[in-house]
Amino acid sequence: MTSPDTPAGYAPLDAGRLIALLMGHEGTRMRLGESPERWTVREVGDGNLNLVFIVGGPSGSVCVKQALPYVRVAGPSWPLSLDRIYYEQAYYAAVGPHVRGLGPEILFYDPVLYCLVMENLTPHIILRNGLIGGLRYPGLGHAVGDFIARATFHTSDLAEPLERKMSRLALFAGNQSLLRITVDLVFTDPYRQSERNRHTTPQLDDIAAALRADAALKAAVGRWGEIFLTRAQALLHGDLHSGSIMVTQGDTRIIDPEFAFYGPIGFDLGAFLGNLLLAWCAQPGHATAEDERAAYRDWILGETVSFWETFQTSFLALWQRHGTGDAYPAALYASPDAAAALDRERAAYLRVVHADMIGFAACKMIRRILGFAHVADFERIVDRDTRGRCERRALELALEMLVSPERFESPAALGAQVSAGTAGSSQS
Ligand code: SR1
Ligand code: MG
Repeated sequence: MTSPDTPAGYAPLDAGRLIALLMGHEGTRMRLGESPERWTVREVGDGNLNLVFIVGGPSGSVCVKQALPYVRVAGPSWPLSLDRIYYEQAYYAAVGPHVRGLGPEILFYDPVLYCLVMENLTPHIILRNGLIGGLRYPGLGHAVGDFIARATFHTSDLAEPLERKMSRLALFAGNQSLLRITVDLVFTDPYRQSERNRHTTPQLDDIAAALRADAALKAAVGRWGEIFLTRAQALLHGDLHSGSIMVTQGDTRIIDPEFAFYGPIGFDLGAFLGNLLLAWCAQPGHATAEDERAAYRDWILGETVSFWETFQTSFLALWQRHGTGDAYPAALYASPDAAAALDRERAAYLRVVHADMIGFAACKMIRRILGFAHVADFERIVDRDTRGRCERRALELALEMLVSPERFESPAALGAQVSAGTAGSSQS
């Protein structure tokens, strides 16, 4: 559906429009094979916002993502700017040179139809589905940690001259309709009555009400919301949950950066960490007689540790080798004393990033249980009592991470406490 405000030339894609679009580009024609009458089109989008098509041909396939002028899962009553797809391609363009094939190959962007044509990642699946299925992905934490380190370091003031960074910051400051979604759905609505919210009821009624009456919690969430809006450290993906990652046993790719903006690095880290913790909490709901998922839970916690350790090592190495930006200008740190002082600054910087990661992970966990957009990790648990127990555990853990972040000075400490039941467990 379009409205009088929809830009001229825009229309939601159907098979005919899509084939005409792809025919006009030699690269996609070659990739699919020169017989458009043999091309097949499938709409496969299962996200909250967009249309996603897979187009197959005799020689190969492509993926096409198109913005709708509204939130797909809500319908036209919730209008949304088409520009999000512009920011998505701009993010890929900015970080692509630094992330060594960790994103999809982009074929072209169409500014009239607001769509992006890219490599069809196959046989990859969405990580969230793999985590629900109890599948292990060797090197997952390492790949995502390395991606975030590269994407954020190279777009930060540690690497870039201020002119380039400020221009990019100004560009992404336009992505306001998606920032509005995050501010409302992550930092505001879960903590108040809102008709957009839902939760597993009656199982979580008590904890939802307690949380919405908890003044200390609201203060903590307010602090993270303020940091989200003001700490413009680096260009972020902005929505790096386990639905924005596609995997095989040997390959990890980051997709869907339409929420890109300049913000705190801990926000991207926290999105991934929080979603791994949600997956951990959901495992009892996916256990079977053959696999009670205890060892699988340990694997998930192990990935949280390698994730942070890789991020930290990678980010520090980049800073040591390519600290060419206007923050901590290299010219000031040539003497041994100054170099030692800079090392202390780097450690302090990473402590702040880590604390941000813990706080944002907690915010991301709570919004997926009490807010508008839930996750399949819990939604696919059919028995509502089991689902409620899994969600409660996640809420209790997140609450502790928000109000007592000092207990979690590393993912290793977090993991040890989570598996021992001394964090986020009403039995503790
Ligand atoms: C209205 S959009 C809801 C959520 O879907 C996206 O994946 C983002 O996480 C957003 O908050
Ligand atoms: Mg998305």
